[in-house]
Amino acid sequence: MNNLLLLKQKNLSQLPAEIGRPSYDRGQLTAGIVHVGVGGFHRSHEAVYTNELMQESGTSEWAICGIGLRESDRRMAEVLRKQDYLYTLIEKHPDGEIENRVIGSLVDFVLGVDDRSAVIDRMAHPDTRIVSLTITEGGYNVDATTGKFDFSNPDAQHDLENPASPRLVFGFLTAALRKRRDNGLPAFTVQSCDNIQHNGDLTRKILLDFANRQDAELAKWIEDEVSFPNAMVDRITPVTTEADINYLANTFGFHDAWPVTCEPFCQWVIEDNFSNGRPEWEKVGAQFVSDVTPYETMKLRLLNAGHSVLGILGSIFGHETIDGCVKDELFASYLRTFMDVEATPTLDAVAGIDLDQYKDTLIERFGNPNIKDRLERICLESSSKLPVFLIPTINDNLERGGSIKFAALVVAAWCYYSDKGVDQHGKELEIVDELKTLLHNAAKETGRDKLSFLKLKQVFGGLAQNHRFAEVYIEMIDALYANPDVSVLMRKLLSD
Ligand code: CS2
Repeated sequence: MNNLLLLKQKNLSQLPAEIGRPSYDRGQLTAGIVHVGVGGFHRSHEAVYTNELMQESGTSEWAICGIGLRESDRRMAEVLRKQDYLYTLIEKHPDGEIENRVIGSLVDFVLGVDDRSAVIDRMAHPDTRIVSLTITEGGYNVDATTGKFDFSNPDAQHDLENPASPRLVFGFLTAALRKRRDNGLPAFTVQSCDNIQHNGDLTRKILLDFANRQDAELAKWIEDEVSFPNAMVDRITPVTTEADINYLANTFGFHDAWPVTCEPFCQWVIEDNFSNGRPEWEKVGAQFVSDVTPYETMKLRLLNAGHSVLGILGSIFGHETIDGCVKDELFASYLRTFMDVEATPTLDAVAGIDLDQYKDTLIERFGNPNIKDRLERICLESSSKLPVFLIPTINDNLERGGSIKFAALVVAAWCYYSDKGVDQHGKELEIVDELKTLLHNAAKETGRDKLSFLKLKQVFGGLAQNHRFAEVYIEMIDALYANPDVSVLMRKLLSD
């Protein structure tokens, strides 16, 4: 590694010609966007759209300052600082072609655990016009039973009592908006980029719950002044591996400690509702619409739910990656049938989108052999994903008398997975979930009460009380606990 060129601003001109790089003057940029949660997805999506826009139009006011609020963000902060906030996007096509380019839209990074007031100051800076978020489904601190801000979280109590040194993103947003109001500055837009239905509406509701409890007058100002556009975001971005780092070093002779790998497909559909201006992302492929609902429902219920179907069934079967599942004919046909028979009938028509084509494209995207999206990533935090991706489809089908069995098997398989923590061959499955213990404790009671897992209200709502669902679910539980080879059941459901 010693003789490798380090990825840095001053070395950009020495990179091999086939590596794309910013042609705009990074020294002239101001950070109009402050982004909380700089992980792979932000760096393959919003930061890339913004990079392309600066490249195309020469705009200089929308660079991004990254924010990390957790100790686990320290490594990203250090890597990016060393690399002048540059990183490489490795776009892998299904035919093996790879396009590499250095992204320059990030220009700074503030680590909240080191300096909380620096985060507030940055958000309250006159240059900041948008604060965007990828804090994952769990980061919204929603109490699943009430749908409101969860004040029982000790960090929330801390934030209420210590407005100047918060821990949760909502505490920071409130403090920064207070400062802007007091300084006579316009509010910023809060733009969620997470995979949540009506992500803007949810952010608004949760922020207002919190702000109201802390300072009702400020909450009123936020209500009047801040906009929260809903958006649908999409780009499959697997976890970066050593192999990605080595590929850049071995093929192009430079060292990037944290590149991002992704598929070529990229989509962003946004409601055009910004309180303090916005980048012209439409110039580089984003779509501005007045109502994002049909796009987000389509994506969550087909793509994300499709991932969860493969992720959970595939894990206990012993598959390792999404493309590995799709290559298995049984899994591919189960996925397509789930999408056609259970998910699609719950969707409204989407202007300009042919759903059959959308599903064909999805299966092609999932099958991209170079992406190697691991099932561990898909199954991460399932307890906050399934209530958004899969359970609404089940509820809609229960209401409309539609099919529920393909989804029910996924729920039963998730119970088995949470109970045993191994695949059908006994290989350990690592479970990473905020509710890991709760899930495990409920699942391991299945022998005593077959519905014990399903009774977890904060995940499944009232599903256990629905007789039709409970009956189908118990059938699946019985079959799976008798023979954990899930392919037998999958075959049976497909042929019934
Ligand atoms: C995945 C998503 O987390 C998941 O379970 O379904 O991360 C998915 O890859 C992205 O939403 C694609 O846009």
